Amino acid sequence: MGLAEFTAELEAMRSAAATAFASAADVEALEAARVDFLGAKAGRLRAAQKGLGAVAKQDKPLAGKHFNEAKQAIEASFAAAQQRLASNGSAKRTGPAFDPTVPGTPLVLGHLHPITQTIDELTDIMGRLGFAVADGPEIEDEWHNFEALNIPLSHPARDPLENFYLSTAKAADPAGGKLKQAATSEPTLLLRSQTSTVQIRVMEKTPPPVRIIALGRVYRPDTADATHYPMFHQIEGLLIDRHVTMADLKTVLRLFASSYLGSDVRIRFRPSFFPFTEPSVEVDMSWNDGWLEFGGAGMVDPNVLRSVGYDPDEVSGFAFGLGVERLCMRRHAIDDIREFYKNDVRFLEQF
Ligand code: FA5
Repeated sequence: MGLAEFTAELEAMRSAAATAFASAADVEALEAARVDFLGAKAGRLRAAQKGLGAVAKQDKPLAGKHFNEAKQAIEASFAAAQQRLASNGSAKRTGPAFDPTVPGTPLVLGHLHPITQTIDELTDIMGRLGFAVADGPEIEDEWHNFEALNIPLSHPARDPLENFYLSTAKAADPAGGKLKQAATSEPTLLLRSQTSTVQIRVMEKTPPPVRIIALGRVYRPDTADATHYPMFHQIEGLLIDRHVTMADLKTVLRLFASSYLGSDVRIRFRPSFFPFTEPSVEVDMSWNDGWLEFGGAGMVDPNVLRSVGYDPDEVSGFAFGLGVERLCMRRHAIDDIREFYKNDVRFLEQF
């Protein structure tokens, strides 16, 4: 074969390959063209290489040079076509766009609300002191929220302005502003204002001894400020047995406070009044340079024991009700209760 003929064949192949690669619409078409021109066994370039043997000896160096140039040009137009398909997204199988060294997008994991975490921790602490968890409804009747707790109808704590009644028309007497019993047999319902309701529900069902805690939401029409919110959580404790004394109450509350707040916390008891305990105390914890009340407590009033069918000559007991938010605030140095309920993730994700 003459040099001119060989070179012309290479030239034709080069432009045919360039056209085939450039017009391949997808990876499959490009692969077929690759096999046609660059296939190791039966590709056209391979065939041309074999034709090199038929070129006259003196023309061989030049023919070889032309062959190499054509090969490089064909390979370059194949690479360009590959690049084109990868960048327009059709190179699914070759996948050159995937870079395994690029760091992944981190998963953002949620977590429990700080108040839920606090509730879990308080439950653990009281569990270690032998208290089981009891539960009660957030929508309550007046018997459990007031009457059985020795809070008579005339007591100011039952004022419609102090509670979220669900049927205020029945609770208030529009004429004299005084409270009166519902005329119908339907019980008047309200959002419970304290978890002390659960004390009654448990004692109604369980003979003594009793050793429970109850945790949950309570509702009061209080104006929100740094330490008050209209919905908050309480942890209630109740222990009924023979010979329970005020010393037991103080010991349990001190143990509880130091377990949750640390041994450096100071707590103090102030004489107070609750209709359902006698004597009663309010409990403060050291707070910055002063004190903050975090709960009420006392020895269960004999009237309460009688209202659930217990004999006050046989058993005695103590009860307490503590504000969960305030405990959590002290533990984490949060100075405003409203932070818990703004749903600002920048605050919440710190816990
Ligand atoms: C009671 O609710 C009584 N049931 C406690 C009790 C139980 C006494 C058993 C005796 C025996 P008091 O209204 O003081 O008590 O509320 C108890 C605690 O709830 C307060 O010390 C405070 O920590 C928290 N608390 C009260 N009102 C709010 C409020 N609006 N926002 C946040 N926390 C509150």
